[in-house]
Amino acid sequence: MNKHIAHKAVLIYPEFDTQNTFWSYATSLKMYTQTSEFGLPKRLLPPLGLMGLFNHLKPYYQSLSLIDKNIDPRPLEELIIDADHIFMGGMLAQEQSLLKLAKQVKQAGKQLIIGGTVVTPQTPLIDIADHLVENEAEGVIDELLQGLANGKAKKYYKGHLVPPEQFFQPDYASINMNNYVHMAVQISRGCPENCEFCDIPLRFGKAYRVTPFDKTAESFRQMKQLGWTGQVFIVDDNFIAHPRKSLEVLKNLYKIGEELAYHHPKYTELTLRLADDSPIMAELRHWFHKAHFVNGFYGVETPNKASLLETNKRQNLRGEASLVDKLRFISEQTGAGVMMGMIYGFDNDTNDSVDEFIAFVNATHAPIVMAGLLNALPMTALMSRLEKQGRIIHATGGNNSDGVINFIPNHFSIQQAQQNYVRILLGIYHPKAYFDRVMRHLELIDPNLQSDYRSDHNKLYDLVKILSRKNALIYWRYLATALAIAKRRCPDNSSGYAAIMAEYFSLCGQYTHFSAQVKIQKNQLLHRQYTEYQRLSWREQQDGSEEVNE
Ligand code: B12
Ligand code: SF4
Repeated sequence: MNKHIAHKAVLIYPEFDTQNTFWSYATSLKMYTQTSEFGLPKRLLPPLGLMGLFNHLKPYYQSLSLIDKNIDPRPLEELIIDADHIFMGGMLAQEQSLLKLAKQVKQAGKQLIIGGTVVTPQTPLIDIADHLVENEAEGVIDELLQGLANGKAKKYYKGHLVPPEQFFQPDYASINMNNYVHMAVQISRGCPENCEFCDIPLRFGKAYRVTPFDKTAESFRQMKQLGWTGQVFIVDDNFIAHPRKSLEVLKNLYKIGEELAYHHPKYTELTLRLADDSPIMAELRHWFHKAHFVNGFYGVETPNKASLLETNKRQNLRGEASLVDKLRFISEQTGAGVMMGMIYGFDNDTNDSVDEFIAFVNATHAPIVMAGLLNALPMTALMSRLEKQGRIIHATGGNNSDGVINFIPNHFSIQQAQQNYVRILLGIYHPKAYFDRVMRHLELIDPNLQSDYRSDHNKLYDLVKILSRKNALIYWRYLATALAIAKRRCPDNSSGYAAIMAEYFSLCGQYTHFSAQVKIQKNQLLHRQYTEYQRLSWREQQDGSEEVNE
């Protein structure tokens, strides 16, 4: 059946508004990988949401193309000249670029549809786009497409949670994989936890919805067939949200690897429950290793127990072991590295918590730590609480690593929060602090998990760039220690030896970005101006108002 509703659609992923984000890896990507097909640096990950939408739209159009403006500098007008419909999407951190591109699309007289996590009823994009889709698109997309065909499409579609059988199946041939450093697959959506600051359970539900196995297998098969052997980010909200089902997923991933005779190195996001002393978690750790997970991103948030309780992150308080020991235990058991998401600015945090925060991070073996100031996101319990208390000052800009806080903190002022944030960054990304963590990481990871793909990617070209550019002196200084670890753990010239050294060089390359981020934050702080209320904590403001009232 021919369902074509128009000749051509173009899908566009806008540039990020700033390279000043933790995950942009802007500086590193310039130096340690070759460039993308249009001469710009590669990007870390592809636009997975649009790759799924692309597949879904195939029966509706004769011709389709997907453009990632982060790697494609060609003028927009040229790219959309013969298109009828333009589909654009992204996250809040792309809103300014979306606004700019949306105006150009409308000037060119095209019909514009916008979706992705940027869409809320408050977005300024409403004034420009013809149609918008909020949240999950799968449940409303066909109605929208029918509407486009018969001229009755609504302005705004509110997506709803769909059964996992309906999740879009990404088409990896819709992009040029050589433009990216890693690939992405989504296996599950949803998280049953209740962290006060998080919007995930509200956006994607508390139930753990798992993509049917054959669809996940298809994604890995297609990637392999197209020649992808690099890392794959499993972009799930909480990979172990439902331990029994997650175990099934891990066993299936292992099966796929066996079928392909290649286990893609993988990483994902999950909670510290993985360290729990229970039979199911022990099984999960075992299969995490078998399924070739080389890294995990853990929501550790803070070493301050009162803050963990305040934000309802009880999963980090389970058992007797300390957070540092839990992280270490995970790497010992799985051979995988750990990355941490950390937050400062809870009501129970004080100026003194900064030292505790830095000391904690530097006692771990996690080189990569995304530290941010707490921000209240729309829809969250944190937002409702702070709104009721009258503490919200503005909406969040969508970049949680720019040192901006969108509410009045309890024990310190906005000004102090920003100064404390820079102190934290300086403390955890000081070369000695970072490289001490790197060395502990190199001692703990399983080099055999890394070796298959590392040998491919360990290009002399990258090494020369890393060891001869920014921060080169630092990298040379720690090289001897890294070599000694590799030598002690693996015989010379073995693939394990090469894997440990490749990991060292990769972490040097990544450090270039982190050190640049710290400098940017430090400079921004110097130029910020503060009004009177930004120099007072919430407590001080309350005391002041009581005095006034008296
Ligand atoms: C993978 C991921 C990344 C990756 C890759 C992103 C990329 N391709 O560029 C990396 C690690 C690079 C990343 C980085 C960041 N991320 Co991120 N990331 C995610 C994550 C975990 C999964 C996204 C994903 O692939 N989902 C799977 C696909 C299938 O879903 P989707 O893209 O949402 O698409 C669906 C719908 O939205 C819709 N859709 C999407 N586009 C369109 C377009 C149209 C026209 C239509 C109709 C529908 C539609 O269709 C899809 C199916 O329903 C989400 C959390 C989450 N669960 O959403 C956070 C998330 C998107 N990230 C977030 C943030 C804050 C960031 C950073 C700013 C963090 C930082 N400080 O560095 C950076 C900025 C990136 C940069 N400068 O490079 C926030 C965004 C908040 C917001 N409201 O916008 C999220 C929601 C996490 C959170 N709750 O805090 N991220
Ligand atoms: S922070 Fe992580 S564990 Fe907590 S609710 Fe969000 S996704 Fe779940």
